Amino acid sequence: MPLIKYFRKYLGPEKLAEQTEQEVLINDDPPWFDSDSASRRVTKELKDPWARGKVVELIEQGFTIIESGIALEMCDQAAAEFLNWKKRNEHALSKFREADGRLMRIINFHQTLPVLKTLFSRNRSLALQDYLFKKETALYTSLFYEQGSAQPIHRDIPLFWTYPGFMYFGMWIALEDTDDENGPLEVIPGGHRIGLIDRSAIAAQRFNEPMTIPPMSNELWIDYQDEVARRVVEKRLTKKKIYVKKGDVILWHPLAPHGGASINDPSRTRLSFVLHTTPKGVPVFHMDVFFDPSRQVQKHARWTYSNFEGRAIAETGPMSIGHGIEYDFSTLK
Ligand SMILES: O=C(O)CCC(=O)C(=O)O
Repeated sequence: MPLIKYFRKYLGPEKLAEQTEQEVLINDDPPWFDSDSASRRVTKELKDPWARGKVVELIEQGFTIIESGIALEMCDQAAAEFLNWKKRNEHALSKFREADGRLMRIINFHQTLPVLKTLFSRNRSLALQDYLFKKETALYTSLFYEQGSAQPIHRDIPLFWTYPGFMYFGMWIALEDTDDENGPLEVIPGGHRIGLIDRSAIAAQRFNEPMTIPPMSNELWIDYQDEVARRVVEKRLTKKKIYVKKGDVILWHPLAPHGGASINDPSRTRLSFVLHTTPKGVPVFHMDVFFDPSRQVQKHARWTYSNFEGRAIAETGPMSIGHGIEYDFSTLK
């Protein structure tokens, strides 16, 4: 998969916080929720049976579905505002269409349409994430999809590598129902537990000097995802399409392999919004750090946060479309 097509080289311009701290060695320890005793701990700690069930499911199978995680009116309002925005900007958006006419995915669209921030701040899954992170959940970045992504199965972690490690969730919101025709999300249940992958060994095949690994590398992305795919086959795990209803939320583990199923009816939309979350203040690194476990990193996020309905939103840059395409998005209406 051509990575650069999907990921902008750098997010930004970020609003930067002041940096005065010392650097620390990147931390590779698995998160508490990956320990053998995690499900037992959750069963003891969480009194609410609904929350307990969802958290244990995420720990055990690598994802969970939060039915009606967001109110239907909010989904309808988000969809309506997207369509109005698209109409207002029809001419300018013509260069951001895929060959089949659909709009490319939109990065950080929540910075343009505030209604999208409410899909975060009023989301039922936040309580689960606060519990798993053991810290306040913040919105880091987002992707808005007009249609199914038809993306191959992959893990996001090379692009969302945190300090401490594994402090990231993918939070996928259905703004309309998904079925076999409009390219639902796909996951590999159990694919988060295929064993540790030696990232420095993967990098060493491409780069003699770890310090020369760039923040984004198509080759390393493909090598890593190929190794994930090989292990999935070895463990006899299989892909599962997730059919959800408008308002449902799919929350995935930082190591969960997922992608978009193929679209059988290209005339169908599949409006959806993916949020990438981290605990507030946690820094996120890219492939230069992920593939070089000997890196020294700063312990705190470089960006500032804004407050929206009592929830933290990282100022990781304004919206853009079609990673890498030069355009002044501030001219959109
Ligand atoms: O929504 C989809 O089809 C896939 C989303 C995805 O893989 C991602 O955002 O990482």
